[in-house]
Order: sequence, then structure tokens, then C-alpha cells
Amino acid sequence: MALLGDKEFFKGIGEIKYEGKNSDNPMAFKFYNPDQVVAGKTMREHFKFAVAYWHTLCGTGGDPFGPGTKVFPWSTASDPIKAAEDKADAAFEFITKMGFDYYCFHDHDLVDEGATLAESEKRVQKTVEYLKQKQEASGVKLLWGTANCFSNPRYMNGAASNPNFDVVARAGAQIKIALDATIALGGENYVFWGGREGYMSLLNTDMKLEQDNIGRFLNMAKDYARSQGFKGVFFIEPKPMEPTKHQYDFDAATSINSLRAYGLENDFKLNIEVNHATLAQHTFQHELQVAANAGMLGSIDANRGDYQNGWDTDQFPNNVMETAEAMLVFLKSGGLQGGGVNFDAKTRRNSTDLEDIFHAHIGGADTFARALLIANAVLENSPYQSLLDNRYSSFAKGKGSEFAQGKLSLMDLYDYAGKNGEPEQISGKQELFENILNQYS
Ligand code: XUL
Ligand code: CO
Repeated sequence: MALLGDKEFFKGIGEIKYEGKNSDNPMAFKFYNPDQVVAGKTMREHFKFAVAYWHTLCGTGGDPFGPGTKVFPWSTASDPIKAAEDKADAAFEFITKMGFDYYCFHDHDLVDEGATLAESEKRVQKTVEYLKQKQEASGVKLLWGTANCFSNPRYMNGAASNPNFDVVARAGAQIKIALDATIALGGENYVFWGGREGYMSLLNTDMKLEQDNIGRFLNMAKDYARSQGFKGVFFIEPKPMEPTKHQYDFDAATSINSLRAYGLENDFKLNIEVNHATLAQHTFQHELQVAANAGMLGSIDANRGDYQNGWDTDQFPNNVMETAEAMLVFLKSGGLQGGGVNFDAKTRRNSTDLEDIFHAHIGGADTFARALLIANAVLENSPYQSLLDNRYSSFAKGKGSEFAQGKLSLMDLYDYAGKNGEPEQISGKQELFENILNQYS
């Protein structure tokens, strides 16, 4: 069995090190310094950067207008188990060279699906045995596992929301196998992204039954995993559309409501993806804040969309100022509960060199690191927090404080307002807040 070092796919590329912002070495971090302490934790601990198997090891660049453009040297074997082992070798070589600690997968990113459920299960189990050894040899861990219940044509009408019980059961079986794999690999979390859990037309859809079925299904999956000793967090990953027109887990607020409606709020949190937030017409930081307010900020899928088009382009993060706003929410809410920052992002179709995959992840990590440093400087050194506190200071004293403690009635507000007269006009000072972020960047 090939373990680390027996075979090299990314030849000529060594370990990526932190060299600081004056380095011109494209194969070095400029801001991500894994052991640097920021706000009481190392960057490594804050972020728990993870590599997404599906993009980085499997995504060859196909789009609706043409096939893939990238020929990966780990994807040549015809035997599915050999191909899975080659892919695992490449994955662990890449993750180790990046100096990251985590990876994430869908079941059939690891190994191709077989002709039957039993054959698929056997393949996943064999690959898991191999991955266990790769994990032990490298120290790399599994941030989360998930099941791909959206690509196979059997799921064209949904998985847990499918109108045909036979498909719902088939999805259940697949998710049981993916949970077993995640648990066997010591996965810290498990993700549900409902790729086809939604609908295209209400005319042929019983929305209430479909949503109730998803609620029942998630409870079954949670109960099974807990019965097998899984102690990690389950994440729902909201996305408003694509592939379906209306997805049930539209955004953070919608998903939190569903989790509460089906009694799942103690076991589930959210995995917030940047490009999913913007597809829902929200900012990334808005979605993080909504999740944090509910105590459900679990994990991040890091990427970005494109301002000029409206689909899930999954580009690597590179917008420092937007990410800095997100890192303000991240730091103020105490970071992520259970999860980490998974690069759910792909190099462009015409980025065909293997080294491009390194440039992409280096840039993504540096963007988050630089943004974290900015947010921390804003919180520690600037007047930002005191300006914000001041904006709400009327709730910290007098009648405002009584209101905030739930001690007033509507009649009390009536009496107070009658005596108080017309409220003073108070500026929101948005430009000043924006200038502070700019100044500390
Ligand atoms: C799809 C997406 C998925 C999930 C996992 O837009 O983000 O890759 O992260 O199923
Ligand atoms: Co994602």
C-alpha cells in the first residue's frame, strides 16, 4: 500500500510556508501564519482549513458548454479501488504540502458508485480503510463527510423530499453508509446540503408533505448516527436555488426555522457558504450573523461568486474587505462551533496547471488570514466597538434598560413617549464605520 512519500503527484512543489507579505514567492503564504496567535487562538485553530475533495481532486472543469479540461495524473486507473487509492494519495500529498489539517468529502468523491447499493457500500468501506491509514500517517483529519444525493439520475425528483418512497429509502441507505464512513474516519461533523430538496413547480408538488418528510428523515439520520456513537455536529448548508428553482433550505433564517419546527435545533447547526449567501441576495456576513444569533454558527464553505452573473461559480475567496466584515462577525460570535473553513471552491476551467491548485488555496487562506487580522485590529485598537455600543446606549440606561429587560408594557411606552416629545435625530454614521474598516486594513 502506498503511503506518504511513495509516489509524488505534485512534483517540484514542497511544503508551503509562511514568508510574510513582502515575499514574492508565489508558493508561500503572505498572511496565513498557522502558529500566529490572534485573539487568543492560533490561526490554525481559528480556521481549521479544509480541502474539498470534490473540487480539488475530482473537478476537471466541465461546464454546460464543454467537457473537463484538466487531466489529473491520479485519475488514470480503470479499477475503481485503485483509482480511489491514487486519488487519496494525491489528496493527502496536497493537504500535507499545504500544511492544512482537514479535508471534507461526499461519499462518491472518494470512490465511484457501484452498480448496486451493496457494491457501492463495499467500495466505500474499502476506501475508508485506506483513508484511515493515510490519516494516521499524516495527522490530517476529517472535518466533515456527506453523501451525494443529488447527482445520480435517481434523485432527479429529490432525495428525502422525493414523491416516491422507494427513492427516499434509497437515499436513507446511502446516507447510512456515508455516516458509517464518517464515523469510522473520526469525522468531526456531518453535512446535509439538500441539492435537489426543493421543487421546480408547485403545480406537481405537495410542499407540506415533502418538508415533513425531510424533517422525519433528518431525525432518523441523527438518531442512527447518535446510536453509533457519533458525537459531532450535524450541519445544514443553506442554498436558495440551483439545481432546483426553490430549495427548502433557502437561507440561514429559513433553515433555522425548519430545524426548530422538526425538533433538530440541539443537534444541528449551519454550514454557511459565501456564494450561497449571495445567491440568496444576502451578504456572507449577514448569513453568519443570522446563524450566530441562533447559536448555530457551525462551519463555513469558503468561496465567492461573481458580481456580473447569478450562479454558483465557486471561485476562491480573494475579496479582503468583504471577508474582513465577515471576520468581524466571526470573532465577535466566538468563532465556529464544531466546524472549520472548507474551501468549497474550484480553479477556473482554463487554470490547467497543477500548481494553480496551490495558488488558489494559498490565496484563499491568505484572504481569510488578512481579513482576520483586520477584524481583530478593528476590535482591539479602533473606536469601532465603542461607536457601536454608543449607538445602542439608550437601552443601557433608564427606561430603555427597563424595556430591554422586558419590564415595560405598551402603556409604559405610551406614557414615556408622551412626556419625552419628538425623538432627537441621531445619525447612523455608516461612512465613519466604513472608514474605520478601511483605516485598519
Ligand atoms: C453545492 C455545495 C456542496 C456542498 C456539499 O453548491 O456547496 O458541494 O458543500 O454537498
Ligand atoms: Co458547499
